[in-house]
Amino acid sequence: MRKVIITGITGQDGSYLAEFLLKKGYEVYGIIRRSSSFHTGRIDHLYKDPHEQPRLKLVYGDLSDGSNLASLVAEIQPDEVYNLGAQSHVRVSFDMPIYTVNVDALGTLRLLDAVTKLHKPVRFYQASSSEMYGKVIETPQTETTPFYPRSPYACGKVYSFYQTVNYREAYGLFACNGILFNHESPRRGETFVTRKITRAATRIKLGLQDKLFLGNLDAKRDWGYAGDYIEAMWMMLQQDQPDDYVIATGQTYSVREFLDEVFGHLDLDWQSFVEIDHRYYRPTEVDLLLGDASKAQKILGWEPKVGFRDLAKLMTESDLELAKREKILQDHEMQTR
Ligand code: NAP
Ligand code: F7E
Repeated sequence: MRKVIITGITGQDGSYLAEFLLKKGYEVYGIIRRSSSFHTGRIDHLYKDPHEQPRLKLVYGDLSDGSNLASLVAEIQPDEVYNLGAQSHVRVSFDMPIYTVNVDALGTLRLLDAVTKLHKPVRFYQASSSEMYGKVIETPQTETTPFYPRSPYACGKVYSFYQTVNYREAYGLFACNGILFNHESPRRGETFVTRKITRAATRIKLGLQDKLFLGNLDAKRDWGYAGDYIEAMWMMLQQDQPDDYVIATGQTYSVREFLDEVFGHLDLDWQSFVEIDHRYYRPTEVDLLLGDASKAQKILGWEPKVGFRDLAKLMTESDLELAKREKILQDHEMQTR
C-alpha cells in the first residue's frame, strides 16, 4: 500500500486531499499539532468511517521542529509527501512575520531535508501560492511570470518555491510546486474573505447578526473550488517528470462582486449591512490576481469544474444550513431560560 504524509491535514486543503487519497487506496499519515482543544473537525468524518479509518493515521508534529519531522519521515518511509501546513493568513503574517517565515519557509526546508535524507524515491508537493505574484508584473500570471511578493507570507512562499526547485535540481528529488490561486469551499477558514461573507450573510438572513465589517472591497481574485484544486496536486506527482504548475480558473472577480453574488442569492442588499473597517486593510495589498492554467490543462489534463457563481452558491447554501442549526439552538436556549 502506498504511503503519504500530509502536513496541514486539519486545514481546508488537507481534509479534501486526505479524503481523495484514502479513496484512491493510500495509507494517509497526517501531521497534526498538539492543541488544548479539538481541531480535527474537518477530518472527523474520515475517522468515523469504518472503511477509511484504519488507513488514516494522525501523528504529532510541527513544521518548526526539524528533528521531529526527520524522525517521522524516517519512521513512515512515505512514497509521497504533500506539504500543505502553513500559517496561511496573509493579514496575520504582517503581525507575526518571524513565526510565519519560520513555518512557511524554513518549515519547507526542514521537510525537504528530511525527505532527501531517506535515500528512496519520494515525490514531494509544495503548496506554493499566487500571492507570490503580489504586485503583478503581467496579467494573466503564468509559470514564467516573475514574482513580486507583498507580505511576509508571500516572501516565505517564494523562499519555499525556490528551495523546492533547488532540491529538484541539486539532489534529483521529484519535487513539484503547485502555484495555486485562491480556492475556497464550505471548509474554508472563517477569517478568509469568501467564508467570512457567506457566514455573515446567512446569519444576517436568519437574524443572528446585523453587520459585516470588511476591508478593501476592490481587490480582485481568481477564486476556484478547493475540491478541484487538490486533484491537481495529486496529478502533478503522478507525471514522469517533476515540474511547477499554475492552478487557476482564468476568471477574476472583486470582493464587491462576491458580495453581490452571495447577498443576491439570499435576496438581500449587502450595502445595508456591510461597513468598512480599516483594521482589515493590509499594509501592502495584492490588487489583482488572474491565473492562466493552460500548462496544467495541457500536461496534466486538469481543468476546474466549479465556476465563481456555483462556488458562491454552494458556500452560501452550506452556511445557510449551519445558520439554521445555530438558530434552532438559540431559540431553544431562549425558551429554556
Ligand atoms: P489552512 O486551512 O489555513 O490550513 C493550514 C494547515 O496548516 C492547518 O492544518 C494547520 O494546522 C497547519 N499548520 C499551521 N501551522 C503549522 C505548523 N507550525 N506546523 C504544522 N502544521 C501547521 O490552509 P489551506 O487553505 O488548507 O491551504 C493549504 C496550503 O496551501 C497552505 O500552505 C497555504 O498557504 C497554501 N495555499 C492556499 C491557498 C488557498 O487559497 N486556500 C492558495 C495557495 C496556497 P492547525 O489546524 O493546527 O492550525
Ligand atoms: O483575502 C480582501 C483582502 O484573506 C482576499 C490565502 O489562502 O489566498 C488567500 O490569501 C482579499 C484581500 O485571501 C477582508 O484585502 C477585504 O485582497 O480571503 P483573503 P488572500 O489574502 O488572497 C492565497 C492564494 C493564499 O495563498 C493564502 O494562504 O479580500 N478583504 N476585506 C478581506 N480579507 C479578509 N481576510 N478579511 C476581510 O475582512
